[in-house]
Amino acid sequence: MTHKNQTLGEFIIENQQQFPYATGELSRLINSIRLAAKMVNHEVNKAGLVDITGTVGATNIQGEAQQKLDVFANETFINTLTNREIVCGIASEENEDFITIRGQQHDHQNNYVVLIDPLDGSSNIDVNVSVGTIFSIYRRVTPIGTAVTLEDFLQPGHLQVAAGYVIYGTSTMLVYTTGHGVNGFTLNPALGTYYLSHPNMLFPENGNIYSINEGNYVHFPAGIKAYIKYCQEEKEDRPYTSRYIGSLVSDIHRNMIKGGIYIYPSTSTAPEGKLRLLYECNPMAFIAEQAGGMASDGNMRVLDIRPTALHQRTPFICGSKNMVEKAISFVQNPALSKKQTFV
Ligand code: AHM
Ligand code: MG
Repeated sequence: MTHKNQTLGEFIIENQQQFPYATGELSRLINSIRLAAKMVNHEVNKAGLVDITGTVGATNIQGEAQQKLDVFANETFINTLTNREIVCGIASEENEDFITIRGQQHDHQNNYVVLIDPLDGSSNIDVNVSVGTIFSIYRRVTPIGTAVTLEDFLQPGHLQVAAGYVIYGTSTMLVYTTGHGVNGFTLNPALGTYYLSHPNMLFPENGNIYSINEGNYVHFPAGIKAYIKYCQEEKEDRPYTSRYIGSLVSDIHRNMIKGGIYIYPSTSTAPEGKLRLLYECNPMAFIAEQAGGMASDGNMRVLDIRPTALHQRTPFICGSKNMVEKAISFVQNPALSKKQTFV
């Protein structure tokens, strides 16, 4: 049960017993993410004021220029999580290999691994557009007392015990799930406290927003091209509205509230798409499903994909259930697209 003015701290304590391994560890883990997010928020909000934007000259393992705030966010989340006796390993978009955390008091006694994209959409920072943090949490599969291995990180998304995102937008919000629905908390910057502002978030079953980088149209598979034309057709409740921020967290957040679909498909130049399975798509897919939405790679449920590499990519179709099902039907049935009259 939620009540007015409930803080994130109170909510975590109140709902702790819902969690099957109710030792309080997961609560402490979410707490540390909440703290790191506040620190990153503080820095992101200063981005236009101080000389903190711009690249540091390094490129991350994806070959992209790293922004200073990417580095700051990465270090903040890693340090905050490392300093508590909860996490045995962290994988980040910004680090080629996973980080092993031995723990201060006992060797490798911690239960959880965290996968994180510390600052997603960071190319938007210099133009004052919303960015986000995405996180995914699993219980380790290797025995306590031993160092984590890659196996602990390469778990299918349906085994996530919690996932969430922070959106540094017009206000800062932390949205997360532990498998019992999705709840959103808004930061009151004056008090530094998150309040439950969006209890039990649900994707509308239908929507009228489609979000895709249409500049890549010529590179899209036939089914995706056909679905785009379907969205633009003047029929029933269409044409839909096109909205694309280019910041995954913001695009999904808006679509979850208003009803819509987000697509980053495979392209002729990037057959696996752009987005990373483990710390972008899986957490968003877990949230989407918990909110009554759906996430697919076009052929299968994202949460059932068996990961084989830390930084692997996947095509991603995520959003309102009926819209995702429709998009999948176009992807899987090229004949359907031939029946259409679109060019
Ligand atoms: P990033 O991890 O380098 O920030 O890239 C991920 C971002 C997503 O937030 C966004 O949805 C997508 O890349 C946009 O890509 P594009 O510019 O190709 O449309
Ligand atoms: Mg990213």
